[in-house]
Parts: sequence; C-alpha cells; structure tokens
Amino acid sequence: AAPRTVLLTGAAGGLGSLMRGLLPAYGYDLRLFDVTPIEGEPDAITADLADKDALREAVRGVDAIIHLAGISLEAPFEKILRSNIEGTYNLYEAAREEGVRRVVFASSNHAVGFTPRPRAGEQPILVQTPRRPDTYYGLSKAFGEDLAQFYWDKFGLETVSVRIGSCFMEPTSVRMLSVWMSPGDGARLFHAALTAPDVGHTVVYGSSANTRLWWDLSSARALGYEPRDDSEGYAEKLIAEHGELDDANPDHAYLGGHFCTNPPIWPH
Ligand code: NAI
Ligand code: 15L
Repeated sequence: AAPRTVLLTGAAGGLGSLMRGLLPAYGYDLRLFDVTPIEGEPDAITADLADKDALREAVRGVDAIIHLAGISLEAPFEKILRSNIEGTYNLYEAAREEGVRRVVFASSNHAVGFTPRPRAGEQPILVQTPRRPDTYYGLSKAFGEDLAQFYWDKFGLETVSVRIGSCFMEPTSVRMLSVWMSPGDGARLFHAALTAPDVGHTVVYGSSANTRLWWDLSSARALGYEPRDDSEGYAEKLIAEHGELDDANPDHAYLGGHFCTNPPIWPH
C-alpha cells in the first residue's frame, strides 16, 4: 500500500519547510521532527537525532521516513560526526527496530563533489561515478549512502538516496543553473521515491530538467519522477550578473563548486 504517515526529519529547515508546504497535497500525513522548534506546529517532535528514545517513538507506526535532519553545510568533523554520521545511524537503527520499510535519504551532490563538471559535449555524470566527497559534510553523505546500502542488504530496509543539487525557490548562481531543483520538482521526486515499488537501495540525482544539467536523471525517472521545471529562465539574468563559468577558476572546475576549495582546511 502507498505510504501515508511519513516522518519528516529536519522539518524546521529550509527544505523541510518547503516540503511541509507541498507534500500534504499528495495525501501524506506528516509527522515532524527537528531539534529546532517549529512555530505553529504544536505536534512537532522537538528532539535531537542523538536522543534514541525520542527517535524510536518518532518512527513508531510510520509508513516511511524522509530524512533531512543534519548539518547541511561544511562544519568541523566532530559536529558532522554527531549529527550526520551518528545521527543517521541512530535513525536507521530506530527504523529497523520499529519495522519501518523505507527511508528517503537527503544525500547531496557533495558526496561526489570532486567529480569534474562535464564541459560542453561531455557525457553527464552517472550515479555509478566513484564517490569523491568535497568536504567532511560530503563525506557524511557518502557514509549515509553506504549505511543505506548496508541496511538494505542486511535487513531489507529500503532507501532512495537523493543526491540533491540545490533546492531553493530560485537558482542564485551560474552553477545552480546546472544543479537546481525547484521545490515543486523536489516534492514530485520525494513522492516518486516514497511510492515506487521495490527500490532496494536506489541512488538518484535530485534536480529539475535543467537545460544545463550536469548529471543523468534516468535513475530518478525510473522511479516515476517527471520533472516539470528548468532553470534556463534564470540564465540570462544570472550570467549577466556573474559571467559564464570559468574553466580556469578552481571554484568552477568541479561539481561541488566552492565546497571543493573553501575552506581549504577547516580550523579546528
Ligand atoms: P537546513 O540546515 O535548513 O535544515 C536542516 C535541519 O536539520 C535544521 O532544521 C536543523 O535544526 C536540523 N538538525 C540538524 N542537526 C540535527 C540533529 N542533530 N537533530 C535533529 N535535527 C537536526 O538544511 P536544508 O537545506 O533544509 O537541507 C535539508 C537536508 O537536505 C540536509 O540533510 C542537507 O544536507 C540536504 N541537502 C539539501 C540541499 C538543498 O539544496 N537544500 C542540497 C543537498 C542536500
Ligand atoms: C548542499 O548539500 C547544501 O545543503 C545546500 O545548502 C547547497 O549548498 C547545495 O548543496 C549546493 O550544492 O548548492
């Protein structure tokens, strides 16, 4: 049966807030979880991913989980370790113990951020490309994808790992023209990831059908995802403002953009 009750972790964040607005129209009854309280949502669970009892209670009885909670940018390793690595492990353990069948995991393009961006005429990046994290943050997403594969192989818990590009209301850089996922397409992709049959562990890229797309969307489309948006309408304005991507600029050389170069070494 199609999932109905879905736990949304990271519900207070940027993407979580967008999805809180869009996913109920698909018929989901969302249970919200975040360490940050959410105004106007008295039923939201306010807890940390380190709190195993709270997690166990949060996942009890849900049909599926959309796991967005975690640090969403580069940070010192110890913080990434706690929220993204241990936190994601804690979530999967709770899901396994409570018999939840499927997780949609917010992975990131930064799990493969040091992959050179395709130049004109080159093939798009496939989901099978070797992982090349560009940050401790990206490393934690690579861990999450491995964790998801392990929980499928070992315990039969399914995951769709979505290597999200940039999901914001509008693209705000020339790089984002290639990796942007409109919020509407984000909701369409999460819905497809929740409802496609027999996903095992499937890795997909998460973006709109951008004219300047850098990666291959076929594994996302195979779930039934049909993107409707394209960033191209923003291209003229963004290029006039920032110029075209420069092949000699290391910030522009890789899929992960400035995550690859900044900070060069995080000060501990
Ligand atoms: P965000 O930083 O706005 O939201 C993350 C939320 O997670 C916050 O509300 C925060 O309070 C919560 N959180 C952090 N640590 C937690 C912990 N230990 N326990 C409980 N809650 C915790 O990030 P955003 O943009 O909404 O991203 C959501 C997810 O999607 C993240 O996992 C991020 O890595 C991933 N992602 C997002 C992209 C985007 O374009 N927005 C691109 C690629 C990946
Ligand atoms: C991410 O993984 C971040 O969570 C998001 O804030 C954006 O920076 C995005 O990648 C991106 O690559 O633009």
